Amino acid sequence: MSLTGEPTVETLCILGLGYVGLPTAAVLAVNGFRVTGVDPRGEVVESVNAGEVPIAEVGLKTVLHAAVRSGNLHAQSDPKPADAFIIAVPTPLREDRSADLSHVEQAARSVLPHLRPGNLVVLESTVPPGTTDGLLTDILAESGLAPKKDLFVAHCPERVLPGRILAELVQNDRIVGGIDPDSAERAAAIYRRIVEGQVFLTSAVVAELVKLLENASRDVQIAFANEAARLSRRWDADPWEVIALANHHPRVDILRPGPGVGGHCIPVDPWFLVTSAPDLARLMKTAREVNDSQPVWVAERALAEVANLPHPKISVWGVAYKGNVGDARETPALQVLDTLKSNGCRISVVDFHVERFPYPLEDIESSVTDADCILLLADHREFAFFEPETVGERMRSRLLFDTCNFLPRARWEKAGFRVVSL
Ligand code: SAJ
Repeated sequence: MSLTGEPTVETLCILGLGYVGLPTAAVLAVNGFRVTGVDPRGEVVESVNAGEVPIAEVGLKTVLHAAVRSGNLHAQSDPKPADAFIIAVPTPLREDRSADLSHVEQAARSVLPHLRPGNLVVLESTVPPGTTDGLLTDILAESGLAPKKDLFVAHCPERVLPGRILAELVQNDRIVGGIDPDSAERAAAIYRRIVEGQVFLTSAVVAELVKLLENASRDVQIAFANEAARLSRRWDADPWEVIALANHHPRVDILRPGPGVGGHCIPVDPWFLVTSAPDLARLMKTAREVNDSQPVWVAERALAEVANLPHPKISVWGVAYKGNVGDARETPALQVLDTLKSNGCRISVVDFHVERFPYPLEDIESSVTDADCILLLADHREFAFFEPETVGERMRSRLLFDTCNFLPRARWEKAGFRVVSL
């Protein structure tokens, strides 16, 4: 479809007000677009319209407040007519580890009654290759309007890092893949108004592959770091020293080993490639298996450290999927805790960022009281402020297992702690 004579996009409907959709809606609104945020969850709609953030993310409160106050952002449970629709809904894994696209399907169907010739539909959710110019265009065609002829359709994958979403939303480059060049150009015009980084135009399938390969690449690299840690331990070497020294090579940059890979993206997205092309995505599958087995490896190491103690108590510091975020979805901590518990340990969890978790959350004083070990699983900045001497006085034995290599070892050792790292 041609762009000639098309009015520019002024009104937008964003479907899905989660970690990506809400910050995107707020940033678009403060940049002058008239935005309707759509989410089926009544409590999310209510809190957005009240200018309150339903998710913890640095800077979001300020931008959301400004967006709502400007009158440019309003949330509701159903879409309404607009120049463009942006779909930013979750795409979790199904039981067989293929992509569950039911939210994308529902969102696309919900806009059908509102579509008009010349509308643009942008998919931001991460999807398997071929979804935008396939499942999405097929559903949109049910409106009676034909993609490429009557509708512009594009994929513009989100690339923001939880904990830095607002900054990255503006600073990162964006990849805009259209089902045809005019669709890409039409969508790019929106992102150019909010993004300081470059906006690259391509096809929808290239944009889908770019997003999946970005996250798969990170997963493989983290698996390499985790495997490096296990190999180092086989010869009783400190993996952090090995990795730090290897990284002095000008072309080596090994990532950080840790308690496992969590979050709703990196442990999920590589499976979209693995299940779409199992004959080809072999390294990615192995990386997933390495990272998925890391929490149990960490738990077994912790169990070995407390093996001689009767009914040991472990004070677990940080259960978010990574440091300084309040998100515990797909957190490796859960599997670590389940393994410790099923092996007879008493568990006490501290996390200043996470609000809800399957294990009770305690304050630091009660958590360390009579504990035999502090097991640090997420490097939240607050943990660095605790005095090892004061903490140690309450404990039954002074052992720190720091899976993130975060707390200053010498200082904790000076306070009488035996410090163990991955
Ligand atoms: N992790 C390690 N070692 C490392 C780095 C990370 O064990 O050296 C672990 C973290 O602790 C965490 C997991 O990996 O459990 C993932 O954390 P992350 O910070 O690497 O990534 P996410 O999941 O928070 O966000 C990723 C980002 N993707 C890339 O960096 C390629 C982000 O840009 C994406 O937008 C996001 O996924 C997404 O939504 O897809």
